[in-house]
Amino acid sequence: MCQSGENKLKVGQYVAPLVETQCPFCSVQCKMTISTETEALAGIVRTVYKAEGKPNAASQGRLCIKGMNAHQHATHPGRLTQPLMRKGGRLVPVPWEEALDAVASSFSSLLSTQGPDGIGIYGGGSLSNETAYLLGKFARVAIGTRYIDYNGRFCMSAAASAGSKVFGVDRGLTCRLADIPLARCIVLAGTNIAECQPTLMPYFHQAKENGAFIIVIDPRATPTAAIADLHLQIRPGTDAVLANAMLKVIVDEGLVNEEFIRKRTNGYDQLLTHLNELDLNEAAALCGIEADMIQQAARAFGSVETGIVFTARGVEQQIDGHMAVRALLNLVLATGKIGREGCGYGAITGQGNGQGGREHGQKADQLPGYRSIENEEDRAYVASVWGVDPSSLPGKGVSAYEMMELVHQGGIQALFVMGSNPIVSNPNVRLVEDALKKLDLLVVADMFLTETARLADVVLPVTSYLENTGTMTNLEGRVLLREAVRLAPGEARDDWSILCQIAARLNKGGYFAYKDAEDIFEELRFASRGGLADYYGITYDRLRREEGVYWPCPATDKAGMDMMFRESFALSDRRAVFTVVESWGAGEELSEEYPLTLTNGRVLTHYLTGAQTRRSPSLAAREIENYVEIHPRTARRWYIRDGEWVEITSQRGSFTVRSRIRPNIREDTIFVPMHWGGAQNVNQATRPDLDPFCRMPGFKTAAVHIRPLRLAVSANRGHNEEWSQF
Ligand SMILES: Nc1nc2c(c(=O)[nH]1)N[C@H]1C(S)=C(S)[C@@H](COP(=O)(O)OP(=O)(O)OC[C@H]3O[C@@H](n4cnc5c(=O)[nH]c(N)nc54)[C@H](O)[C@@H]3O)O[C@H]1N2
Ligand SMILES: Nc1nc2c(c(=O)[nH]1)N[C@H]1C(S)=C(S)[C@@H](COP(=O)(O)OP(=O)(O)OC[C@H]3O[C@@H](n4cnc5c(=O)[nH]c(N)nc54)[C@H](O)[C@@H]3O)O[C@H]1N2
Ligand code: SF4
Ligand SMILES: [Mo]
Repeated sequence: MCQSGENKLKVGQYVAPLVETQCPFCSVQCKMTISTETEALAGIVRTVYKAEGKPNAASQGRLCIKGMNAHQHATHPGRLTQPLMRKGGRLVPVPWEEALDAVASSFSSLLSTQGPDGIGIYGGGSLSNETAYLLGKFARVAIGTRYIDYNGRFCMSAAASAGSKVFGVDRGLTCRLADIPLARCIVLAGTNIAECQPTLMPYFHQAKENGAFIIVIDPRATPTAAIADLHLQIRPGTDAVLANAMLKVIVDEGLVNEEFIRKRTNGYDQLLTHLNELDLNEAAALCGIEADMIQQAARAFGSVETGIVFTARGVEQQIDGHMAVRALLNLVLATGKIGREGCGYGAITGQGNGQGGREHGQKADQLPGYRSIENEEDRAYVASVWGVDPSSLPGKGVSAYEMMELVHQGGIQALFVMGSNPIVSNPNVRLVEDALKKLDLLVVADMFLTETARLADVVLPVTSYLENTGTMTNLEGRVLLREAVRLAPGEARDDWSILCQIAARLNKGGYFAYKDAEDIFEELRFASRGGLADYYGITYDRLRREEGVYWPCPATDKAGMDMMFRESFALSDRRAVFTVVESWGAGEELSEEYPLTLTNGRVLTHYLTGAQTRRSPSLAAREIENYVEIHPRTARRWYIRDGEWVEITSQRGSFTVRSRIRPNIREDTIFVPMHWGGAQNVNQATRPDLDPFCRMPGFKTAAVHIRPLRLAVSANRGHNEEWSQF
């Protein structure tokens, strides 16, 4: 905590300390200061907050609109300040002791009647490393359940699993942000950085000034596409086809790096055989773009010395997301663009701790430090750190959405949710809502009474980013310390302490005796030691001194690794592998009944399910309701006027949003943001089909039809609208 006395007192104003913190939202983790002034205006005393960027290695002192207003949700009067319990059908405030006793006694009785697998744990990528680590340990040691997974399944799983298979380890960026301006060609595939990591944009502007050629792959002309030299406006779900086609051009035109392929990779020959069968025109037709654009993109990337490929959820949230990323990684490997300055691959991590949250054990098959719960050595090592018998650790569970299916089928009777709002963010939310209503016990630990918390039996109030201490790992793999700067409102408690208090009531307190977050981090250092995501060399003191340390960092006296794979990859023979990717498109099949592809994503001013940003007046005011982006010709075809309410329906369900007619989207595609729940929730219609490799749902394509609500209403009344009006 930094307290500065430099502010001068002004007449009638009291200047409170200036605090230093870190934005709770996206993966850049911009550092900032917040100053508070109490001012009396017309007899009313109010606090004025001012957030300003603080220089740091990632955002270099920049802050986006969300960071500037993050304190608004943290200081919102709707913050939960007391535990709530359902009594007589209503959630009522209760003392902590009563809430925790109730949770523990329900868990205990389920443990004796159903066994540990009757209880599921659901975490999130906003949780600190300490909490994410402890949640994994809580599931395996305090409960003993195999069923734990987290919202990162919907976020990082395709890229993470692809990176592990191709390179042997998954770190969001294999290079530094500072490499971006050194790249001569940059591919931005399904990533809308201008809205989702806005403070990174200057790195790309700098690259462009240095002469970089920028290729954006997105079905929409986004603010990110505005900086593109070439925009490939592909049909959703066809990134793998496009990457294969680009590779074919690179190979056919001799733009590959033979030496790199020979010395550092495996599997190239098999790939060549596969590419021989690929027809460029056929691929272009599938992608819905011109073949010569694919050639231009391939030549631009293949012919320059340095380059970086970035992917995000547009490529990854597909039923072929894992393979689509691997197809793009083929381009990186074939041209030898990795492990040196200005080169690399970046899966743009999403949530604040999307990176650290996927490393330390809140995933169904994972133990800390990227260890595997299915590997005997890994189990034995982590069991030794935890002081338990390796055989007591459960096996692997199932992915987040599959956990909801299990709940629906009655296989899981209690669910403990910490740091997620699954009833808004899961695909096919109708099933999820039905499932949650069937539970014997739903416990939600959150700052707010979210859509999910409203269904809970017990709601536990937690501290916000301003009130708790912990580490977060940003998109570069840089571990950062964020310290508490404000007292918790009411009785809100830190996530980690809630886990310890429940564990103690389950007679497992001995395994959960920590005095603070640093104490947990000290254990995490050992638990991750020797693993792929090795944090052993990182300490709180070091984080304070150095303002952030990259992992892997195996020694306290050595720097972490900024650039990965300079000399070798992390697979057993130290080589990376090419992948034969068979994909002819991952979109849901269109039909007469469902003729349009619904894709979805984000807008600048809201964050995920909107639980936080919809409670920030300055952010909410910029987008107060959900909408659908639709091309003018498509709108005309379906009788839609600008700004009117429309109903969008898939095989799963319907939702209602306002139309926004814009020429920047493909005619066969509509786009809806994901930040609203209930009747405006796009996930009423998304598909629950999962990628076979990483269990990522195919969020980004659903076959739908659209109609103006006005027509639905008049049809119900039994008379026809005058269609000629359009
Ligand atoms: N403002 C804001 N910023 C955020 C977040 C937020 O909610 N709001 N969330 C954070 C999180 S958790 C995440 S995961 C990241 C997400 O960051 P992004 O992945 O960049 O965000 P999205 O908008 O989901 O998707 C990116 C783009 O993919 C495009 N797209 C859709 N379908 C396809 C396709 O088939 N192929 C290709 N190539 N593109 C396609 C969409 O049009 C969209 O512009 O953002 C983080 N930052
Ligand atoms: N259709 C569609 N659906 C999507 C996506 C998409 O692109 N399209 N994207 C997916 C992606 S990438 C993601 S990451 C998920 C996100 O899905 P969610 O995890 O459901 O989204 P959030 O709104 O971040 O929910 C986090 C909740 O945790 C609370 N919270 C914040 N910080 C803390 C904390 O420190 N402790 C505790 N206990 N609670 C905290 C917040 O108040 C909020 O209620 O959504 C996925 N769903
Ligand atoms: S939302 Fe992301 S880019 Fe914006 S201030 Fe927060 S961390 Fe930085
Ligand atoms: Mo995400």
